[in-house]
Amino acid sequence: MTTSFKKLIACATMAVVAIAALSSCAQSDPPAPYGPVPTESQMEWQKMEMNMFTHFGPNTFTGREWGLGTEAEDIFNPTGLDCLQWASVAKAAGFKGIIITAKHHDGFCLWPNPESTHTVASSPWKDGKGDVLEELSEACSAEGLKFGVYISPWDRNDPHYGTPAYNDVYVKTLESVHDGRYGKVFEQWFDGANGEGPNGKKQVYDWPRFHETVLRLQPQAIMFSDVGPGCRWVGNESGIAGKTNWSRLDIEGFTPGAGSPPTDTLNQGNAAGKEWVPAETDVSIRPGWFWRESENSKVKSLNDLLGIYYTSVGRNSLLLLNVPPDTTGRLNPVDSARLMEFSAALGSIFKEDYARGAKASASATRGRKFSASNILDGEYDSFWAAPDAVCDATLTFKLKGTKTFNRILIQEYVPLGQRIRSFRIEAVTPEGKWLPIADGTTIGYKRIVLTDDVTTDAVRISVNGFAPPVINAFGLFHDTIYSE
Ligand code: FUL
Repeated sequence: MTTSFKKLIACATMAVVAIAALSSCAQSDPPAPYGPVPTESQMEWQKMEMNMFTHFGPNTFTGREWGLGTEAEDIFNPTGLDCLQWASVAKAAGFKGIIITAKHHDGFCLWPNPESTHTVASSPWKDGKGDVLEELSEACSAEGLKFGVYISPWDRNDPHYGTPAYNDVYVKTLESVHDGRYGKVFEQWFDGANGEGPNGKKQVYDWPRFHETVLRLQPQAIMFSDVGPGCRWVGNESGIAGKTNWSRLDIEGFTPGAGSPPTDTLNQGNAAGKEWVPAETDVSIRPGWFWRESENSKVKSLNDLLGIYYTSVGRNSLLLLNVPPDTTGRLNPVDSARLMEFSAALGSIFKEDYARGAKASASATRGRKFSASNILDGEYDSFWAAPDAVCDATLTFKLKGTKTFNRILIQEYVPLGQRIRSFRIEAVTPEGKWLPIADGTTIGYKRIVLTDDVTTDAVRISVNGFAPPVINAFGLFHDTIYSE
């Protein structure tokens, strides 16, 4: 018998035992958390939903994806770097933070890293006195965005790479970004790439030490890698999280890069995983991660971006969309115009919620404090919860009149863990018959279910949980822009 099946039986047995008590006595405490739960920083991070990634450096000028590390520093010379433009475009597009490639695999540092000579300080840009991280972190705070960094452990320039001494260099490199000179860093992106250095050797990375360094200096920073610990790679670079997507993951025995779990595990998480390591979906708006002129005509279409939104944010993942600046040091007009179309489209799709004003009821409720109407009150921390031991429940939403929609949004209250393992959605016909319109597995922080147009005046969702389900948001929307 599988573990989850055993749990299902346990849940049902407990239900029988608990029923008498529950019918007479409402519960005023929330249900106990199920499994690992997010930290406060992970919750804050998850609620950001969409962040901008930005790849910038010597590759922007050479057209390479992976620089060799031998590029002369004077190749880096943006003619009109404008981080405020990046930040204001990002803000207008709906992103909540920006993560920059402070150092990519070529080892070039966008700040004057004292550990290296391969940095902006050796470039002609601003006579070697410039600091991209300073300009970007200031621009982010001016726009109310959070600031994050990608600092590649793989370094094709550093002469120590491939020897234990490189781990010291890398730790000092991390320190020179995280010591507070650029303010708070919300995310540290650890790429698992582990190629050869200038001496032809691979590095044995000291991951525990790297993590400890970031944690010590920026305790709130979410550390990204194939195996977290803060959030995980989604297993592909095409913008697609699993339809089943657990924020739980087993990380013991795995390391970022070659030692990571299989990509389908990264894509879906582990149903019974021991750690909370939610998925982050990184994808580029262009074919490559760095800007190149020849790809100005290959920027993803609005339809592509909407599809990516549904397969990332709509599948319990954060979206990290890469928008690389060009050689001037500004976001290219093609990309920024596309981002404006994207945010306008999202604004129009999610403008009108057809569940607003609906009457919500539940087949079982924990107590008045956790009534089904909480789901529709727009408050994140107010939720409906089932009584202890009730793992199957149905929520019915009687709409304010007959409505047409094709997007169904559901949010599980994940501060209490990810509890729901499957759901079924039905709509009522004018004759009062309930017809199935969609079903699925996980919900998590946010799930957006795509259906054909449905016209009805009532919708119901049946959920099955590992533990009593807890839902805090539900919405119905009509998308006339995206086509699958
Ligand atoms: C990968 C890198 O090798 C790519 O160049 C890019 O930075 C991507 C986001 O991560 O591992």
